[in-house]
Amino acid sequence: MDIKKRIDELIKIINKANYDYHTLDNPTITDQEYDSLMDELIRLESENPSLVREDSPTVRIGGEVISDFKKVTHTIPMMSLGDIFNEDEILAFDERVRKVIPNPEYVCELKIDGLSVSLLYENGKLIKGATRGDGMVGEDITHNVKTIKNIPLSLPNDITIEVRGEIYMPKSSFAKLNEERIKKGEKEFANPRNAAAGSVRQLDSKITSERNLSTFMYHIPHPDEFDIKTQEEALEFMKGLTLTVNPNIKKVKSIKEVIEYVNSWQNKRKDLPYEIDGIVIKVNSFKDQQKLGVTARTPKWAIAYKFPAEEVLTKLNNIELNVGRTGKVTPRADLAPVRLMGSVISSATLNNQDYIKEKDIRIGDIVSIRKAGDVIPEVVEVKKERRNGSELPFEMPDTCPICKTKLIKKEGEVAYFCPNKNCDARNIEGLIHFSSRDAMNIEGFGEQIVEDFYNMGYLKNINDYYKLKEHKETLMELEGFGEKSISNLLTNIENSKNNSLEKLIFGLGIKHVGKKTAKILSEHFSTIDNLMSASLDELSIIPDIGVKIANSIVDYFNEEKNKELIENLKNNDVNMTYIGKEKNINELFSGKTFVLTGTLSSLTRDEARDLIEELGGKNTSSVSKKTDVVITGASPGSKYDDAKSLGITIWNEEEFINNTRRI
Ligand code: 0OX
Repeated sequence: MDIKKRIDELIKIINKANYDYHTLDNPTITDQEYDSLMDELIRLESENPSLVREDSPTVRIGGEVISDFKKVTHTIPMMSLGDIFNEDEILAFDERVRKVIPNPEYVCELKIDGLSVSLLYENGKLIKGATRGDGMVGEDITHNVKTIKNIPLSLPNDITIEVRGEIYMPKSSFAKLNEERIKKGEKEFANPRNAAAGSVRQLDSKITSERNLSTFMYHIPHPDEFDIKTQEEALEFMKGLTLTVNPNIKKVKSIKEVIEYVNSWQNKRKDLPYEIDGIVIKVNSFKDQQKLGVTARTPKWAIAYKFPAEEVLTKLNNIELNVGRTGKVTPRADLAPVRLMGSVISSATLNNQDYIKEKDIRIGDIVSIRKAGDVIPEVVEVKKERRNGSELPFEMPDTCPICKTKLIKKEGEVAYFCPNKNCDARNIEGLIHFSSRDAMNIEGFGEQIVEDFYNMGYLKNINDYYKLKEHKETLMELEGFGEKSISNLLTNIENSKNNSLEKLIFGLGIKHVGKKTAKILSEHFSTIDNLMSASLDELSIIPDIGVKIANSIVDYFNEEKNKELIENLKNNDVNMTYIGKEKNINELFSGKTFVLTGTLSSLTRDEARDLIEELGGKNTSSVSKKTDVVITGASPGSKYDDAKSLGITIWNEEEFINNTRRI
């Protein structure tokens, strides 16, 4: 059979299956059938690169890597919506509308909690995706929107049209993503919106592809070009173009019905598979919209009713004390797990003892908790009417719950501190900090594993990370570990030795030295020795380094224990120099695994390997799931096919060279 014909046929079948599944929510083929069709398409495309279509569903696998986000000026500004919070304000909105339009029809839409996107189709093909940005100028995220499965890469006809809508992350994907991040010791996303925003701002579209984003489209900025007269028609028109429109949208003829709609979703919203944070109310007729006009940034014909932050009731089982890296003791509510805004909550902050006293929070209380926007969950109020007398008031202990040292409270501060620099809790937090992403970025060392290794005695101080390999055999025998997982951990530790100085300085956890200060110090001093021998005066005159920071640094390096730590780290070959911008900011290489195949024209294999390593990457010879990028020269071998079929990012020589120059 003609290969081109088969490719066209496969694309047609796959696109239909995609549409049925992701847009109509009505799967028509099994996952296995889908995978096998995709496999065939991937194979045919890799064997016949000239036949790869721009709108092939294989682009959804991702792999296109950009070096920066280009700016996109919107055809007309992407407006935002004014917010209102109660029924009176809904009625006031209606009144304002009625002054201009006596008998308005409204369209009620769920307010999807994601980020807005503009999609441009030219002659039926998706050519651009852009974020809202400041409303006038957004960022080009075309490579990433192409991976979102319910965004059609081509439309059923040759239309040229811009459509706008919301990119969001379903609750289930959000929960899964955060679970994975916790396992990897990475910071959780606070809510699905942040997760979605983080996911579209990826240079590497492979990451976006794995994040399982979705969209609802709700706006056509130039409807006159298509003879569309109402919002209702615009939504239907977009559905006809195979775009996904939210199924719960309702046209109503009175504000009373709007309020009914709002109230009904207040209760039902928790059952939706995605987060909504309110209801958008729009005047239906475009002519009426025009009569109403716009203010500086928001239309007068639409408004967003925002739901109050979701609250749930649960039992406060206990109040635990968390001792942080700096010794700060923070009370934390240990809660019976409840689902709230897409994630399961089992603890909430109680801030400090005064807060607990003020709200009269007792152990055993039924409390309502809230998670508003980005903040960590908090206890809003105590349901005192549900007390049965068994609840216990909380008393702050005099001593550290971990090391029993007497706690101190500084003048004018509400927080208590454990002053013992050798407190287990502080040590463990310090170790977790050392391996965290912004510090030495040793993947795999999350809270639990650090605590376990600490308690077993393998990881007592920072330098012990670099001695863990001496215990490889024993560690492999531990329950829940094996050769592979321990080897991975050890490899990650080894790789961290090559980090640039600022990561080490930040990782040491010197008081008042955050990520930014660590960078400034590294740029200024280049080596740890220079930093260690710097005087208070030398430090204080550096822009952005105040006396407080300078003092703290001098104090830190005056301590014998810390000098010894640096010496030991040096002996274990941990890099102590600032590698420089080119080398460590290049995220395209740092920590990634590369495979070279084919002949490069501008440099030899060895030169290419050196370059990769210089930029923080690792070379391996065969392609596996762990490979991040395959670099192809002329006449690539089977590694190219392997990469394609595994959906691994592929760079040609030009892309490789361009990417090495990225700073
Ligand atoms: C949403 C949403 C956002 C278009 C014209 C004014 C604002 N988050 O679900 N925005 C709009 O409308 C835009 N509609 C929505 N449904």
